[in-house]
Amino acid sequence: MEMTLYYMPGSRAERVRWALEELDLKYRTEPIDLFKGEGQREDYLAIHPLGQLPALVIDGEVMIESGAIVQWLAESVPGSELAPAPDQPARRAFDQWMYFAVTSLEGPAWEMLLHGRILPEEQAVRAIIPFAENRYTKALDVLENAVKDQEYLVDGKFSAADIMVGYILAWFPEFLTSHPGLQAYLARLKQRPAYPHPPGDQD
Ligand SMILES: N[C@@H](CCC(=O)N[C@@H](CS)C(=O)NCC(=O)O)C(=O)O
Repeated sequence: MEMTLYYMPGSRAERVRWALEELDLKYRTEPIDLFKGEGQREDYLAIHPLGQLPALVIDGEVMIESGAIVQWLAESVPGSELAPAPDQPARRAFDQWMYFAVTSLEGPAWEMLLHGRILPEEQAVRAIIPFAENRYTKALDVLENAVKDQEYLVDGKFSAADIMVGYILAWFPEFLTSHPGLQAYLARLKQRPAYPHPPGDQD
């Protein structure tokens, strides 16, 4: 299987890189610098119609959406232990955290990033930030409880759900000081050899 990951360090393509590395798969990376507007290049728009990252090309066929790609890798790669089989009881927790990551957790975190750091002053809606922070903190409370008595989210075993959640937790480490269980959980994730340390990450 030939795979090419369209990639920029720190972007959601890190989730895919993390899964590829966990699974010890061979792949090529093709850099796309979103800060230089390369996402909107005509040749890249032919691959990802929104000009976003990630895109993974598998034997010539494009797949987009980081969560879907990570889940597909976790389920389809022979010998993968990144997802419980659909008939396993642990599958319910797996599905729950996979969706939680991209909705309840990533939703408010993205609003915090967008309106707090990314959008220019004239486009940012600062009033959204405290509301998003409140919802993000409540999502952290839920996760704190989930890792209280186990190392990883699904049955205590590392899975693709930890990739999906862990990537977002690293966006705002300062929010974890009030969540010591999650702080330890993220530190555990960062110890994994396949963890994609973003630029400037000191851990
Ligand atoms: N739901 C998508 C979101 C993709 C996304 O927004 N990626 C960001 C980089 S982390 C991006 O490409 N932003 C540039 C843009 O939206 O034009 C996914 O998880 O793959």
